[in-house]
Amino acid sequence: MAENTKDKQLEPHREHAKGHHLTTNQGIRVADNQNSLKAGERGPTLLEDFILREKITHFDHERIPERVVHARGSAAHGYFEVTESMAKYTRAKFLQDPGTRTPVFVRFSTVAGSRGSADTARDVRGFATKFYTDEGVWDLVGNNIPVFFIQDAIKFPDVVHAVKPEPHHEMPQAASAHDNFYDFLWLTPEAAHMLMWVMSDRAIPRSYRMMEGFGVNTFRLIDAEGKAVLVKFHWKPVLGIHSLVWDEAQKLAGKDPDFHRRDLWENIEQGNFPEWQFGVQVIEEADELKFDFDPLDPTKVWPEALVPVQIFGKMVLNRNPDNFFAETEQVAFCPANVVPGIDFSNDPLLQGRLFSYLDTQLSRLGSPNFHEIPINRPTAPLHNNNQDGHMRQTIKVGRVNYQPNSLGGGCPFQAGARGGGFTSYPERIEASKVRARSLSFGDHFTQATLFWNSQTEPEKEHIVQALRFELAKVETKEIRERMIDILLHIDQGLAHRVAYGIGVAVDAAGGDQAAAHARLKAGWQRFGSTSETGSPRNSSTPTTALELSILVNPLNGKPSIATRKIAILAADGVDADHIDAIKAALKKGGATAELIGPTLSPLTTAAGAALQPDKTLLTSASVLYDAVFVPGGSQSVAALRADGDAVHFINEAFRHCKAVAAAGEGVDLLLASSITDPGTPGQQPEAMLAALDGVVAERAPADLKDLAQRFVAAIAADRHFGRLQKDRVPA
Ligand code: HDE
Repeated sequence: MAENTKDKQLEPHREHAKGHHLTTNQGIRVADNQNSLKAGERGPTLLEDFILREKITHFDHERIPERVVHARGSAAHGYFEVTESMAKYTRAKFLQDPGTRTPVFVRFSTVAGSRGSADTARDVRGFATKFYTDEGVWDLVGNNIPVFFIQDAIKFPDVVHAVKPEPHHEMPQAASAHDNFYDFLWLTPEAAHMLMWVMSDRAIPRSYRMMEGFGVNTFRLIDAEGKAVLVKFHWKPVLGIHSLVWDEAQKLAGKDPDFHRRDLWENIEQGNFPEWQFGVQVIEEADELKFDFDPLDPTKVWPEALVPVQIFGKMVLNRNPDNFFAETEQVAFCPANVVPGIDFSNDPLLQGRLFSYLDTQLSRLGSPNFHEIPINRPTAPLHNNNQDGHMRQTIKVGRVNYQPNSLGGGCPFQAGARGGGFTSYPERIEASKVRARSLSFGDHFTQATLFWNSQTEPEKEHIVQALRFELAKVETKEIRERMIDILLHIDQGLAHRVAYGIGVAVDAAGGDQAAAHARLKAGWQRFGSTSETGSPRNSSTPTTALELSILVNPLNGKPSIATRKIAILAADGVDADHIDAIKAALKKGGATAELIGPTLSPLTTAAGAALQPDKTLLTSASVLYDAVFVPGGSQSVAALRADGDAVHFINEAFRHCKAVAAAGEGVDLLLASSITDPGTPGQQPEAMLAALDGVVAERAPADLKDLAQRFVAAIAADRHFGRLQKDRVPA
């Protein structure tokens, strides 16, 4: 099987210690790993102790520099399978025949935080895929957001410096909510569109398994006749797109900083293999200038109504790495790694990336031979005259290390185009050498407005709250004001909703777009921004696009509870029938349930049986689950009602808009929480419960299966953002 090629290649490098003695790096067996060599039991340690010296020396050098961006990541192995031939667009061999499988290694990451930062920070997620094709390695190094902050690679060090912790005090960690970042942003209006995406729920995914992936930059595909098209690459998650809410994301950073890493690992271990469809958007070269956005501009999407995504394959991740450092940390992706049939466009951001990755990896991995590290090795044959350097692994046999040669029979031969050699697309270029930006890159706001207009009201509210959160942390008032000027260019309503929250008076600041523009323009000129918006707002861009929203995204068309994690709260005296009925329904839908007890000691059910909890109220929290169920049993519920953590669990799950269910006396825990409003005159709390969106509660359930089904439907509907009461619940 093709997908095992890489796995087989890795096997000789694996070390299985089972059944073996402990040795030094030289293979000498270690007799005693507890004591160093001393002159007498109470005497000094001897320099002669080569075992101690080797062990400590190796330890001293365990760390390598972390990635300058995307330092924190998690990865998995899997395969890519062609479902429809791509021959009409590309000659890349691995994309020709349906059914062809290619091994892949995928690394997901956050961008700004350091290696030890929390997974759930508000940030872009990296989505980098290494395809080990028979023609060599192709790296599709993408993100979960389809656009970028900047249009030209020369601004990359600036945007990264601005978002990373400030240099004088190294704060804040993994957060964009600080002055430097927004100072850069107001002076860089081309970032307006990307700002909308990172303030949206895309920047706080529920799981790596539930994110889209985008190549972001425009590439070329070249067919067998040498014809080129411009393309954008897409990964579409089979589980749909789902997100956290911001309060939850912040709490998770403390409760489980490994939330996404653990989710990926556990699901692969459980056989819930994440899957994505692979698609491309195609623009014919002849149509390159026909759109009102420039296809080379990485701050623009190609609206799917204008350029549909065509699906050609799928990717499944089905194996966790054996060793985090050897694989996830040492893997090196590079957008310049392409195979024949895939080529670059002149997107000025991509052009800079082509240089950066190999360069940074030379210092991160410490040697030009990092392609020999097992995870980076191509599965295709590798022969060339590159030689020597730190940590060279290959033992090249023979005297010839140059080309052309006759002494080696001319080997290794040049392939030429006919022999499957890579030939660059012979694009014709006639141009003056200039340091400039195309005027066709000048409309920075139309698509930011398109994004805003495409959101549902709850999504808009999340963007407003995210901007209020971020900008309220900006201490310099002028920066907050200028950011409102930027928002006025996107949508007046948005600007007003944010302004109040951050203490900026829109009207006093001018209010209308013309005044805002004049203020910004003066600043851009004064502070050396080159991002003047030159061209007028575009008119043929659609006013909304479904694919930009999460909630009405066609990918979320099939509600499901597959791979969701549900908490069941219980104590001694719990009604086990309730648990069994709910667990059966969840299992049928592909979800898992965890029983949370007061301690890890077995519970005694109402019927006297023993039941083992999976977690305790001390080690878990509602933020770690997608929904919560409270079974009946008077003694169990009385114990939970007396426990603030159990009550808080309900409040928090409700506030985060998750499905909440209770059966029998379990209803009393919901009533003891703050999710109903006891102050409303004339209303029975129990009747109020029944009216709450996404809450299923029955004191005397006639049919447990029916109750379970309604709970399943509430989980499948994902978050219940319509809950008006949620904001007054203390959690
Ligand atoms: Fe990267 N980027 N990037 N980037 N990038 C790196 O390479 C860079 C950009 C992306 O899991 C670095 O080995 C420049 C866009 C991912 O190992 C570095 C520019 C997109 C990863 C680098 C960009 C990405 C990186 C740091 C602007 C989405 C992590 C460590 C011209 C399409 C890959 C490394 C992994 C990593 C440079 C912009 C995606 C410094 C100069 C746009 C997913 O070389």
